Amino acid sequence: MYHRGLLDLVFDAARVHRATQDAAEVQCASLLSVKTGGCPENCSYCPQSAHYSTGVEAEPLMTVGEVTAAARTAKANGADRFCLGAAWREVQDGPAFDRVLEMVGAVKRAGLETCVTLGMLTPPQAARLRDAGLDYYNHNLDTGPDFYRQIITTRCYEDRLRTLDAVREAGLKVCCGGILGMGESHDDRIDLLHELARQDPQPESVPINTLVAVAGTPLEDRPPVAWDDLLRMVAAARILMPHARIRLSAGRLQMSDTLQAFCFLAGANSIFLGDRLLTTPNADADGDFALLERLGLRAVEPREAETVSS
Ligand code: SAM
Ligand code: DTB
Ligand code: SF4
Repeated sequence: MYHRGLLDLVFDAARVHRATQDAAEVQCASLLSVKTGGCPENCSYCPQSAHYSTGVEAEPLMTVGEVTAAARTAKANGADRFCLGAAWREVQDGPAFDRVLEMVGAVKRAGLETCVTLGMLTPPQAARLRDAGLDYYNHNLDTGPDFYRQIITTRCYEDRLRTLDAVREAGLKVCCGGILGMGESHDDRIDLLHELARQDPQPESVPINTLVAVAGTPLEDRPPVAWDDLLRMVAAARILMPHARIRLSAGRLQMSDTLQAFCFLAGANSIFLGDRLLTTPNADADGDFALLERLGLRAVEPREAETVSS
Protein backbone atom coordinates (compact mmCIF):
# COMPACT_ATOMS: atom_id res chain seq x y z
CA MET A 1 0.00 0.00 0.00
CA TYR A 2 2.81 2.41 0.96
CA HIS A 3 4.44 2.07 -2.48
CA ARG A 4 1.29 2.63 -4.53
CA GLY A 5 1.05 5.42 -7.10
CA LEU A 6 1.04 8.63 -5.04
CA LEU A 7 -2.17 10.11 -6.41
CA ASP A 8 -4.08 6.85 -6.01
CA LEU A 9 -2.89 6.70 -2.41
CA VAL A 10 -3.84 10.32 -1.72
CA PHE A 11 -7.23 9.81 -3.35
CA ASP A 12 -8.00 6.80 -1.16
CA ALA A 13 -6.75 8.60 1.95
CA ALA A 14 -8.98 11.58 1.16
CA ARG A 15 -11.92 9.22 0.76
CA VAL A 16 -11.23 7.52 4.10
CA HIS A 17 -10.84 10.92 5.74
CA ARG A 18 -14.21 12.15 4.45
CA ALA A 19 -15.95 8.92 5.40
CA THR A 20 -14.70 8.90 9.00
CA GLN A 21 -14.21 12.52 10.09
CA ASP A 22 -15.28 16.09 9.49
CA ALA A 23 -12.67 16.83 6.83
CA ALA A 24 -13.13 20.60 7.13
CA GLU A 25 -11.94 20.70 10.73
CA VAL A 26 -8.31 21.19 11.76
CA GLN A 27 -7.13 20.96 15.33
CA CYS A 28 -4.75 23.66 16.55
CA ALA A 29 -2.47 22.49 19.36
CA SER A 30 -0.03 24.76 21.14
CA LEU A 31 3.27 23.59 22.64
CA LEU A 32 5.17 24.83 25.67
CA SER A 33 8.52 23.60 26.93
CA VAL A 34 8.03 23.67 30.72
CA LYS A 35 11.44 22.11 31.45
CA THR A 36 14.00 22.82 28.76
CA GLY A 37 17.38 21.24 28.05
CA GLY A 38 19.91 19.19 29.99
CA CYS A 39 18.28 15.85 29.15
CA PRO A 40 20.37 12.75 29.95
CA GLU A 41 19.10 10.83 26.88
CA ASN A 42 21.11 10.87 23.63
CA CYS A 43 18.35 11.10 21.00
CA SER A 44 20.34 12.11 17.91
CA TYR A 45 17.71 14.52 16.64
CA CYS A 46 17.17 16.44 19.84
CA PRO A 47 18.59 19.89 20.66
CA GLN A 48 17.75 19.31 24.35
CA SER A 49 20.06 16.36 24.89
CA ALA A 50 22.95 17.16 27.29
CA HIS A 51 25.18 15.02 25.05
CA TYR A 52 25.33 17.71 22.33
CA SER A 53 26.28 21.40 22.21
CA THR A 54 23.37 23.10 20.54
CA GLY A 55 23.15 26.36 22.47
CA VAL A 56 20.02 25.15 24.33
CA GLU A 57 20.73 25.72 28.01
CA ALA A 58 19.20 23.66 30.83
CA GLU A 59 16.48 25.69 32.55
CA PRO A 60 14.49 25.04 35.74
CA LEU A 61 10.87 23.83 35.68
CA MET A 62 8.47 26.71 34.98
CA THR A 63 5.99 27.85 37.61
CA VAL A 64 2.28 27.01 37.51
CA GLY A 65 1.51 30.72 37.11
CA GLU A 66 3.73 31.04 34.03
CA VAL A 67 2.13 27.99 32.44
CA THR A 68 -1.41 29.18 33.17
CA ALA A 69 -0.65 32.56 31.56
CA ALA A 70 0.84 30.86 28.49
CA ALA A 71 -2.21 28.57 28.19
CA ARG A 72 -4.61 31.51 28.32
CA THR A 73 -2.61 33.33 25.63
CA ALA A 74 -2.55 30.21 23.43
CA LYS A 75 -6.32 29.89 23.80
CA ALA A 76 -6.88 33.55 22.97
CA ASN A 77 -4.78 32.98 19.84
CA GLY A 78 -7.00 30.09 18.71
CA ALA A 79 -5.51 26.90 20.20
CA ASP A 80 -7.81 24.14 21.49
CA ARG A 81 -5.15 21.78 22.90
CA PHE A 82 -2.14 22.68 25.03
CA CYS A 83 0.84 20.36 25.25
CA LEU A 84 3.50 20.64 27.96
CA GLY A 85 6.91 19.16 27.17
CA ALA A 86 9.70 18.31 29.61
CA ALA A 87 13.25 17.30 28.69
CA TRP A 88 13.18 14.36 31.09
CA ARG A 89 14.26 10.78 30.50
CA GLU A 90 11.51 9.66 32.85
CA VAL A 91 9.16 11.01 35.47
CA GLN A 92 10.42 10.90 39.04
CA ASP A 93 8.00 11.18 41.92
CA GLY A 94 8.53 14.35 43.93
CA PRO A 95 7.91 18.09 43.90
CA ALA A 96 8.62 18.57 40.15
CA PHE A 97 6.04 15.96 39.14
CA ASP A 98 3.58 17.36 41.71
CA ARG A 99 3.96 20.75 40.06
CA VAL A 100 3.34 19.30 36.58
CA LEU A 101 0.13 17.73 37.95
CA GLU A 102 -0.95 21.19 39.12
CA MET A 103 -0.11 22.61 35.68
CA VAL A 104 -2.38 20.02 34.06
CA GLY A 105 -5.29 21.07 36.26
CA ALA A 106 -4.68 24.75 35.52
CA VAL A 107 -4.54 24.22 31.74
CA LYS A 108 -7.73 22.20 31.87
CA ARG A 109 -9.54 24.89 33.87
CA ALA A 110 -8.41 27.45 31.27
CA GLY A 111 -10.59 25.52 28.78
CA LEU A 112 -7.99 23.63 26.76
CA GLU A 113 -7.50 19.95 26.07
CA THR A 114 -4.42 18.85 27.98
CA CYS A 115 -1.43 16.87 26.76
CA VAL A 116 1.97 16.29 28.36
CA THR A 117 5.15 14.62 27.19
CA LEU A 118 7.47 13.81 30.07
CA GLY A 119 9.42 10.71 29.00
CA MET A 120 8.98 7.27 30.56
CA LEU A 121 6.18 6.71 33.06
CA THR A 122 5.16 3.99 35.53
CA PRO A 123 1.51 2.86 35.75
CA PRO A 124 0.91 4.73 39.08
CA GLN A 125 2.32 7.94 37.59
CA ALA A 126 0.03 7.58 34.57
CA ALA A 127 -2.91 7.17 36.96
CA ARG A 128 -1.94 10.35 38.83
CA LEU A 129 -1.84 12.28 35.55
CA ARG A 130 -5.30 10.96 34.71
CA ASP A 131 -6.60 12.01 38.11
CA ALA A 132 -5.14 15.49 37.59
CA GLY A 133 -7.34 15.85 34.49
CA LEU A 134 -4.94 14.90 31.71
CA ASP A 135 -6.52 14.05 28.35
CA TYR A 136 -3.51 12.89 26.24
CA TYR A 137 0.00 11.59 26.87
CA ASN A 138 2.51 12.09 24.03
CA HIS A 139 5.20 9.46 23.67
CA ASN A 140 6.58 8.98 20.17
CA LEU A 141 7.96 5.76 18.70
CA ASP A 142 9.86 8.05 16.31
CA THR A 143 10.83 5.37 13.72
CA GLY A 144 10.84 1.61 13.16
CA PRO A 145 12.45 -0.66 15.80
CA ASP A 146 15.57 -1.50 13.70
CA PHE A 147 16.53 2.09 12.92
CA TYR A 148 15.70 3.22 16.47
CA ARG A 149 18.95 1.65 17.74
CA GLN A 150 20.97 3.97 15.48
CA ILE A 151 19.21 7.09 16.76
CA ILE A 152 19.11 6.51 20.54
CA THR A 153 21.23 4.19 22.65
CA THR A 154 20.23 5.30 26.16
CA ARG A 155 16.84 3.55 25.93
CA CYS A 156 15.18 0.97 23.73
CA TYR A 157 12.00 0.51 21.73
CA GLU A 158 10.60 -1.83 24.39
CA ASP A 159 10.88 1.00 26.97
CA ARG A 160 8.72 3.17 24.70
CA LEU A 161 6.14 0.42 24.24
CA ARG A 162 6.02 -0.19 28.01
CA THR A 163 5.24 3.46 28.72
CA LEU A 164 2.55 3.45 26.03
CA ASP A 165 0.98 0.43 27.78
CA ALA A 166 1.05 2.26 31.14
CA VAL A 167 -0.66 5.27 29.53
CA ARG A 168 -3.37 3.09 27.99
CA GLU A 169 -3.92 1.11 31.18
CA ALA A 170 -4.57 4.35 33.05
CA GLY A 171 -7.31 5.22 30.55
CA LEU A 172 -5.48 8.18 29.04
CA LYS A 173 -5.63 8.93 25.32
CA VAL A 174 -2.45 8.25 23.39
CA CYS A 175 -0.55 10.70 21.19
CA CYS A 176 2.17 8.75 19.38
CA GLY A 177 3.95 9.33 16.10
CA GLY A 178 7.36 9.75 14.54
CA ILE A 179 9.97 11.76 12.68
CA LEU A 180 10.87 11.63 8.98
CA GLY A 181 14.26 12.67 7.64
CA MET A 182 16.68 11.05 10.10
CA GLY A 183 18.23 8.81 7.40
CA GLU A 184 15.67 6.01 7.72
CA SER A 185 14.66 3.81 4.77
CA HIS A 186 11.18 3.38 3.38
CA ASP A 187 11.06 0.02 5.16
CA ASP A 188 11.78 1.79 8.48
CA ARG A 189 8.86 4.14 7.82
CA ILE A 190 6.65 1.18 6.98
CA ASP A 191 7.76 -0.48 10.25
CA LEU A 192 6.78 2.68 12.15
CA LEU A 193 3.36 2.77 10.49
CA HIS A 194 2.92 -0.89 11.35
CA GLU A 195 3.87 -0.36 15.02
CA LEU A 196 1.46 2.56 15.31
CA ALA A 197 -1.46 0.95 13.50
CA ARG A 198 -1.20 -2.40 15.29
CA GLN A 199 -1.73 -0.82 18.69
CA ASP A 200 -5.10 -1.76 20.09
CA PRO A 201 -6.76 0.66 20.41
CA GLN A 202 -4.87 2.77 17.88
CA PRO A 203 -3.43 6.12 19.03
CA GLU A 204 -6.04 8.91 19.00
CA SER A 205 -3.39 11.41 17.95
CA VAL A 206 -0.48 10.81 15.55
CA PRO A 207 2.13 13.55 15.15
CA ILE A 208 4.17 13.31 11.95
CA ASN A 209 7.30 15.40 12.45
CA THR A 210 9.92 16.14 9.82
CA LEU A 211 13.35 16.56 11.33
CA VAL A 212 14.28 20.06 12.42
CA ALA A 213 18.02 19.65 11.83
CA VAL A 214 19.64 21.58 14.68
CA ALA A 215 23.35 22.50 14.54
CA GLY A 216 25.34 20.55 17.13
CA THR A 217 23.17 17.41 16.95
CA PRO A 218 24.49 14.32 15.13
CA LEU A 219 21.74 14.79 12.51
CA GLU A 220 22.56 18.43 11.76
CA ASP A 221 23.48 17.72 8.11
CA ARG A 222 20.52 15.55 7.14
CA PRO A 223 18.90 16.77 3.92
CA PRO A 224 15.25 17.88 4.01
CA VAL A 225 12.49 15.30 3.51
CA ALA A 226 11.20 15.09 -0.08
CA TRP A 227 7.68 16.55 -0.29
CA ASP A 228 6.24 13.39 -1.83
CA ASP A 229 7.70 11.25 0.98
CA LEU A 230 5.85 13.33 3.57
CA LEU A 231 2.62 13.24 1.59
CA ARG A 232 2.90 9.46 1.17
CA MET A 233 3.42 9.04 4.92
CA VAL A 234 0.41 11.20 5.79
CA ALA A 235 -1.82 9.39 3.29
CA ALA A 236 -0.71 5.94 4.46
CA ALA A 237 -1.21 6.92 8.11
CA ARG A 238 -4.73 8.17 7.36
CA ILE A 239 -5.72 4.93 5.60
CA LEU A 240 -4.24 2.77 8.38
CA MET A 241 -5.62 4.89 11.27
CA PRO A 242 -8.90 6.31 10.00
CA HIS A 243 -10.05 7.76 13.33
CA ALA A 244 -6.80 9.38 14.50
CA ARG A 245 -5.95 13.05 14.48
CA ILE A 246 -2.92 13.21 12.22
CA ARG A 247 -0.76 16.19 13.04
CA LEU A 248 1.62 17.97 10.66
CA SER A 249 4.05 18.63 13.49
CA ALA A 250 7.67 19.83 13.56
CA GLY A 251 9.13 21.04 10.26
CA ARG A 252 6.06 22.91 8.98
CA LEU A 253 8.07 26.12 8.76
CA GLN A 254 9.94 24.58 5.82
CA MET A 255 6.78 23.36 4.05
CA SER A 256 5.10 25.33 1.27
CA ASP A 257 1.40 26.16 1.52
CA THR A 258 0.86 23.87 -1.45
CA LEU A 259 2.43 20.88 0.30
CA GLN A 260 0.42 21.56 3.45
CA ALA A 261 -2.74 21.75 1.32
CA PHE A 262 -1.97 18.33 -0.18
CA CYS A 263 -1.32 16.93 3.31
CA PHE A 264 -4.72 18.23 4.54
CA LEU A 265 -6.31 16.61 1.49
CA ALA A 266 -4.55 13.33 2.33
CA GLY A 267 -5.97 13.37 5.85
CA ALA A 268 -3.78 15.55 8.07
CA ASN A 269 -6.15 17.35 10.46
CA SER A 270 -4.06 18.92 13.17
CA ILE A 271 -1.19 21.42 13.37
CA PHE A 272 0.96 23.04 16.01
CA LEU A 273 -0.09 26.65 16.29
CA GLY A 274 2.14 29.44 17.59
CA ASP A 275 5.56 30.84 16.89
CA ARG A 276 7.51 28.21 18.86
CA LEU A 277 7.64 24.44 19.06
CA LEU A 278 9.72 23.43 22.10
CA THR A 279 13.07 25.10 21.36
CA THR A 280 12.79 25.89 17.64
CA PRO A 281 10.59 28.33 15.67
CA ASN A 282 7.26 27.34 14.14
CA ALA A 283 5.09 28.75 11.33
CA ASP A 284 3.33 32.03 12.07
CA ALA A 285 -0.28 31.73 13.30
CA ASP A 286 -1.71 34.51 11.10
CA GLY A 287 -0.30 32.75 8.04
CA ASP A 288 -1.76 29.45 9.26
CA PHE A 289 -5.26 30.87 9.71
CA ALA A 290 -5.05 32.56 6.29
CA LEU A 291 -4.12 29.20 4.74
CA LEU A 292 -6.96 27.37 6.49
CA GLU A 293 -9.39 29.96 5.18
CA ARG A 294 -8.07 29.74 1.61
CA LEU A 295 -8.57 25.98 1.76
CA GLY A 296 -12.09 26.15 3.21
CA LEU A 297 -10.94 24.60 6.50
CA ARG A 298 -11.72 25.79 10.03
CA ALA A 299 -10.04 25.48 13.42
CA VAL A 300 -11.69 23.34 16.15
CA GLU A 301 -13.78 25.43 18.57
CA PRO A 302 -12.07 25.37 21.98
CA ARG A 303 -14.14 24.35 24.99
CA GLU A 304 -15.31 26.85 27.60
CA ALA A 305 -12.98 27.90 30.39
CA GLU A 306 -14.22 27.24 33.93
CA THR A 307 -15.63 30.37 35.49
CA VAL A 308 -13.95 29.82 38.86
CA SER A 309 -10.57 31.47 38.33
CA SER A 310 -7.49 29.58 39.42
N1 SAM B 1 11.63 13.87 26.69
C1 SAM B 1 10.37 13.38 26.28
C2 SAM B 1 10.45 12.29 25.25
O1 SAM B 1 11.46 12.16 24.57
O2 SAM B 1 9.48 11.55 25.12
C3 SAM B 1 9.44 14.47 25.77
C4 SAM B 1 9.98 15.60 24.91
S1 SAM B 1 10.67 15.13 23.32
C5 SAM B 1 11.36 16.66 22.81
C6 SAM B 1 9.22 14.86 22.33
C7 SAM B 1 9.39 14.50 20.87
O3 SAM B 1 9.82 15.63 20.13
C8 SAM B 1 10.38 13.44 20.49
O4 SAM B 1 9.89 12.14 20.71
C9 SAM B 1 10.57 13.69 19.01
O5 SAM B 1 9.63 12.94 18.27
C10 SAM B 1 10.26 15.18 18.88
N2 SAM B 1 11.46 15.94 18.48
C11 SAM B 1 12.48 16.31 19.27
N3 SAM B 1 13.43 16.98 18.58
C12 SAM B 1 12.99 17.04 17.30
C13 SAM B 1 13.53 17.59 16.11
N4 SAM B 1 14.71 18.20 16.09
N5 SAM B 1 12.83 17.48 14.97
C14 SAM B 1 11.63 16.84 14.99
N6 SAM B 1 11.06 16.29 16.08
C15 SAM B 1 11.74 16.38 17.22
C1 DTB C 1 5.84 15.94 18.72
O1 DTB C 1 5.62 14.91 18.08
N1 DTB C 1 6.49 16.99 18.26
C2 DTB C 1 6.60 18.01 19.27
C3 DTB C 1 5.75 17.44 20.43
N2 DTB C 1 5.42 16.14 19.96
C4 DTB C 1 6.29 17.42 21.79
C5 DTB C 1 8.00 18.41 19.56
C6 DTB C 1 8.75 18.94 18.34
C7 DTB C 1 10.07 19.44 18.78
C8 DTB C 1 10.85 20.08 17.68
C9 DTB C 1 12.20 20.53 18.11
C10 DTB C 1 12.17 21.62 19.17
O2 DTB C 1 11.45 22.63 19.01
O3 DTB C 1 12.92 21.49 20.15
FE1 SF4 D 1 15.45 14.05 26.08
FE2 SF4 D 1 13.09 13.76 24.87
FE3 SF4 D 1 15.09 15.16 23.70
FE4 SF4 D 1 15.32 12.52 23.89
S1 SF4 D 1 13.75 13.65 22.74
S2 SF4 D 1 16.92 14.04 24.40
S3 SF4 D 1 14.31 12.13 25.85
S4 SF4 D 1 14.01 15.70 25.58
